Amino acid sequence: MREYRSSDIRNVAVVGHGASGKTTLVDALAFVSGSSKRHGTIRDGTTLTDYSPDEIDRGYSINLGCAFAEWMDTKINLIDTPGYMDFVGDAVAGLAAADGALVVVGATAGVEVGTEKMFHEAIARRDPVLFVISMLDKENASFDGVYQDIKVKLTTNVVPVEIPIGEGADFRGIVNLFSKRAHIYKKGTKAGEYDETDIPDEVRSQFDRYYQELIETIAATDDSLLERYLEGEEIPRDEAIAAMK
Ligand SMILES: Nc1nc2c(ncn2[C@@H]2O[C@H](COP(=O)(O)OP(=O)(O)OP(=O)(O)O)[C@@H](O)[C@H]2O)c(=O)[nH]1
Ligand SMILES: [Mg+2]
Repeated sequence: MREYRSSDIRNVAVVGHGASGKTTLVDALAFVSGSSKRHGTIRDGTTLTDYSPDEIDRGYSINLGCAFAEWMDTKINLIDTPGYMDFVGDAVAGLAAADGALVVVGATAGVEVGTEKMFHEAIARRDPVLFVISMLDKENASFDGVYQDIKVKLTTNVVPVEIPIGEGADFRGIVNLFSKRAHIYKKGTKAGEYDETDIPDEVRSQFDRYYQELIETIAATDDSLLERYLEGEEIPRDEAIAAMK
């Protein structure tokens, strides 16, 4: 591993309700970034952050666990926190050690008690929050449903960055709203491999709706951006990302 300046390190606490997929996500991020050579699973007891015999035996997190992903010259330390309320003190301690929170929400369960608790803890600390919707491959998964749930129960100050292509058994990729490109996961390969394509027709109307929402929210952060947007000018990707921060 290379040496990093502190300005190239991010500490992110991965929080959320019990069994929402935090440990699985942390393992996948470390694997896909190349920081870990093995794609671990809860079932096999091989994840990076549920390593104690008790955690492997029970199949859920009990302590804080740390893994990392090296991505675009940045080292992202991922602090995996337990979701069960019995261990909420550890989860809050994980937030205290982090610069921001990644809140995992299951696409079938939506916002749960643990999601609300940890979201409000993060906001109270003035941490930036990124939501990740997990379980999109499960039956009855609904991205639109969870997005609305977040708006109603947590905050209206949220914008989508990526939307899924297909849901449930049909889930097979994502569209990035900034790049306007689709990533279609390759079948039969290890996690993370994909083909980059144009936006598929089946998600076009959903893309248009979410893109409009994203750009309007971004334009509203700055008078000159708003003026340009209202005059019909396309806001370039770099400016949109800067405004989103
Ligand atoms: N189908 C499907 N299963 C998933 C996904 N993510 C996680 N799981 C499964 O859901 C269960 C819970 O996943 P974990 O990663 O342990 O969830 P967690 O949020 O870390 O749970 P706690 O540590 O107890 O809070 C495990 O059986 C995982 O294999 C997903 O995206 N799709
Ligand atoms: Mg866990």
